[in-house]
Amino acid sequence: MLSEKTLQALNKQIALEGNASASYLAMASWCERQGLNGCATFFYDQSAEERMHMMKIIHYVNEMDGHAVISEQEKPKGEYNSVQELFKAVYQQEKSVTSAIYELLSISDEESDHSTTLFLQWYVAEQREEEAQIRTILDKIKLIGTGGQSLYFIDQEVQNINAQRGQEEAGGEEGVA
Ligand code: OFO
Repeated sequence: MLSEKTLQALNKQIALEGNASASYLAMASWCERQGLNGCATFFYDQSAEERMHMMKIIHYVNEMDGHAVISEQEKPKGEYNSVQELFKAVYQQEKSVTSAIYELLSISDEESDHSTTLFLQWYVAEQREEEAQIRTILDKIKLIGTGGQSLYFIDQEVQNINAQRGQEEAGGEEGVA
């Protein structure tokens, strides 16, 4: 059974993950329009991941006899001036999701809600990985710079990350089978 305070915080997190999913979808579409296919794939995948994060919380809340609320989604930003600006926005977004997860953990700790604390551990690890990945991309963008073919090389780097991610996921699935 979830306390009212925890339930409210989890429902807020459902909305946050849903907004993150929509925001990545809008970014994917922007990248696709710019011909940045590696970045577009990255964000389409990321959007699906955030939806999965949202679904996990919905199932958890309902399993705990709570009522998962699906609220109205914010309209995501659809235009960017550059790929640099876009990845900086992603980093800020992920940092605010991490803060929200930490806040949720403070509530579950305060209430000795061990089940929710355990459930949230997965999100802590996930956020650490996601933030590290975006920092890597930002570092590469800085190294590549803004010269003539920089967009091509940035997109290639992100495409390499997609391939790496695909391999890791395939490895994970094999491990599960
Ligand atoms: Fe990366 O936002 Fe979900 O947890």
